[in-house]
Amino acid sequence: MRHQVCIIGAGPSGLLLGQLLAMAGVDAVILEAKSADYVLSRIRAGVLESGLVDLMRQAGCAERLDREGLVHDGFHLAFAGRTHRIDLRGLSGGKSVVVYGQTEITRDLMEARAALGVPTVYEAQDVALHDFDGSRPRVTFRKDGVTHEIACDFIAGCDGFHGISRRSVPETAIAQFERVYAFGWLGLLADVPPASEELVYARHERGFALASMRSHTRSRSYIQVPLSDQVEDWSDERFYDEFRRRLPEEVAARVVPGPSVEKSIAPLRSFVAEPLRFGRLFLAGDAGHIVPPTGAKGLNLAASDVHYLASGLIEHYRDGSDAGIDAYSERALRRIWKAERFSWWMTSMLHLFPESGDFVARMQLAELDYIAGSEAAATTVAENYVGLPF
Ligand code: FAS
Ligand code: PHB
Repeated sequence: MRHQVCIIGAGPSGLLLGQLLAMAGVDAVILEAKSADYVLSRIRAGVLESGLVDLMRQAGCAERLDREGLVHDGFHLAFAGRTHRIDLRGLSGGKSVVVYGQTEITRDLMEARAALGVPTVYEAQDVALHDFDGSRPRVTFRKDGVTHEIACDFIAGCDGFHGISRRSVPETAIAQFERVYAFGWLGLLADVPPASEELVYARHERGFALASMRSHTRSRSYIQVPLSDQVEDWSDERFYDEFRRRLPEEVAARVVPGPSVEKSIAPLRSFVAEPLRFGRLFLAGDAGHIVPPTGAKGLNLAASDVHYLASGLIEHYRDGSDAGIDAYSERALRRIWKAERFSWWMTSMLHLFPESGDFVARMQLAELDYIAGSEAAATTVAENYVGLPF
C-alpha cells in the first residue's frame, strides 16, 4: 500500500489531522490500535478553546458542536470560603469556551471520516515505524494475522503518550522534560444536572475539586486523590460526600448524586518532548506533550499542533513549499510551553501539596486572593484559559 501520509492513532489529533488533510485532497491513512468503540469509551476532556471550535468548523464537523455545545463566558475559583468568578468574555476581549465532551469531538470526526470513505484501520497491531530519517518512510502493522506495509512520504505520530511513535525515536535525538505530580484526579460522570451553571475549580484544605459538566443533564465531577488510591476504594456515595465537602456550601447544596456512568483515576503529569520532528516523522498531541488537566489544555494543545502540521503538509503538496513543515516543531513548541506553564501554574495553585508545608499553602491563598482582587491578574487567567492565539 502507498499513501502520502500515514497517521498513527485515531484519537482527536489523528482524526482531526486526517479530516483537514482529506478536505485538502491529501491522501492519508489512519492506523489505530484499538476498536472505534474502545476509543469512544474513553472519557477525557470537556472544555474547548475557540481555536478548536474554529478548526472543527473548518473541517466541516461542527454542526452538532454548534448545536449542542454549551458556550461558557466564565468560570469560578473557590478558596478560603470565598468564590470568585473569572469573567472570560469581559477579560479576554470577547472570547469564551465551549463545553462539549472530547468523546463527542471524536465521534463527530469518526463519522465525517467514514462519510468521506477514506481509510482507517482499527485494531491494527504491532505498528512499527521504519526509515523515517530517510526519504522513503514505511509503516508496518498486523491485522487479522496478516502483516501489511505502507509506503508513505510522511508519518504523523498522533498515538498519545504511550504510543509507539515517540518511542521509535533514538534516545540521543530527543530531549524530554517532565514533572510527575504525587496525586491524580478521580473523575465521575453521571446523568444528573451539574451543580453549577459554570465550572467551579475549588482549592480546599482536603484537596482540589472541580465541578464540570457535559450538558445540562450530565455532570462531570473530579476530586484530587493520592496516587495510591484505587477507583475501587471510592464508592459513588463516598465520592459525593468528599466532593460536597470540598465545594462552596451554595454549590455543594446543589450537588445531585447519581449512579456513576464512568469513574476513573487519571494521573497528572507535565511532559514535553523536543523536537517534534524527526526527518519524515512528526509528533502531534499527547504523543509530544502532556499537561495536567487543571488548565483544560490537553485536547486544545492537540488542536493547535494539528493546525500547524496540517497547514505545513498541505503547503508541501499544494505549493511545493516545505516552509510550514520545517517550522512545525519550533512553532508548535512555542505554544505548547506556554500552555504547559499555565497548566502547571493552575495545578500548583489549586491542589494540596502536604509535603510542601504551610508556606506554600499561604502562597496559594495569596495567589488566589490577588487574582480575586486584581483585574490585571484575572486577565492573565482569562487570556490563557480561553486559549492563546495560534
Ligand atoms: P489520545 O491518547 O487521545 O489518542 C491516541 C490514540 O492512539 C488512541 O486512540 C490510542 O489507542 C492510539 N494508539 C496508541 N498507541 C498506538 C499504536 N502503537 N498504534 C496505533 N494506535 C495507537 N485533557 C483535557 O483538556 N481535559 C481533561 O479533563 C483531560 N482528561 C484526561 C484524562 C485521561 C485519563 C487522559 C489520558 C487524558 C486526559 N486529557 C484531558 C488529555 C486528553 O484529552 C488528550 O489531550 C487528548 O486525548 C489528546 O488527543 P491525542 O493526541 O489524539 O491522544
Ligand atoms: C472536564 O469537564 O472534563 C474538565 C473541564 C475542565 C478541566 C478539566 C476537565 O480543566
